[in-house]
Amino acid sequence: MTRPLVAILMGSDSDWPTFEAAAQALTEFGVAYDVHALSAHRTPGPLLRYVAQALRRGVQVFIAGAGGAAHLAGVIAAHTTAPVIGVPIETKLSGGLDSLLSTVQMPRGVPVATVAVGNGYNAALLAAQILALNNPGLRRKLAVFKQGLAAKVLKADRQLQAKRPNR
Ligand code: RP5
Repeated sequence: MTRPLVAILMGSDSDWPTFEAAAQALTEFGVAYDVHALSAHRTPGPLLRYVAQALRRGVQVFIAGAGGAAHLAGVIAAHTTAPVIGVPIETKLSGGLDSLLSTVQMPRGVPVATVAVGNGYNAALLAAQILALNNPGLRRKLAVFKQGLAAKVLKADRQLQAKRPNR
């Protein structure tokens, strides 16, 4: 079995819809990943055991997301030297502002690189970009991806120009 380079950890299996796009993106970029529901509050022991072993198993980047009192990414960051990307999960309270602040407001010395609320996809891209620093093949895939993004916007702009009245 391929050793995972990225660990996707979520506070509850109810967070999976946010991480499905992340898992899909990593698969498309050919990045092996692990995925687990492990909670900073409900399963602190198993979480810390996982984090302690992850680097030895080949994990280089953590993606972690929780909702509400979202301490998961911060607790992982406290226990590893690997980069941790935080994904605040959308909640009923202000659309996830609680999750965002709990994830992003880390004390000096323990950073969590936090993406937008609910944006598991961007977390996967950022993880791939970190791994690409030492992986030319992955760097090429990301460059092609970015060209695709640009091509899409330029096409949409051409269509917009064509539709514009009074030219
Ligand atoms: C958080 O509480 C989880 O990350 C999830 O976003 C939220 C609700 O969890 P469940 O009650 O659905 O398991 O810890």
